[in-house]
Amino acid sequence: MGDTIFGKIIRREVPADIVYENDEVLGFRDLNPQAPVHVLFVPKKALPTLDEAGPEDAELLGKVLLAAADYARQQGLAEQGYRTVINCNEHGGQTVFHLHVHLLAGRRMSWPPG
Ligand code: IU
Repeated sequence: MGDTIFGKIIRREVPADIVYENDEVLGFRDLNPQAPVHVLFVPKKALPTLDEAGPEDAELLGKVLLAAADYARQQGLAEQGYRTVINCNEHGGQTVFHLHVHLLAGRRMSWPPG
């Protein structure tokens, strides 16, 4: 599996504004934020895309989502609400091939997304 910039962030080889961490998940601020709050949650065990996830990844995927929800609750974002996004492959807009959940908050989101 190829390494990505997110692998380097997890290993602290590249700096990032880390705001959340537990044994299996890291959360850091997106460098190009699309909302007042834009945090990326990544599993420390890299998985390139959601398309490549299998039943063996079910627990880890749940933990990444729960980390985003936990952070949102801690930060008082849950009551007003937020959006979580997983982009997959080219048409999904994925640019970094280490699966990640975007947490976007702090403004009203529109639908459909662009
Ligand atoms: P995407 O779903 O793969 O498109 O999301 C990748 C995100 O990673 C995107 O929002 C970038 O702004 C963000 N990002 C980052 O925060 N730091 C980096 O060094 C790189 C990308 I490369």
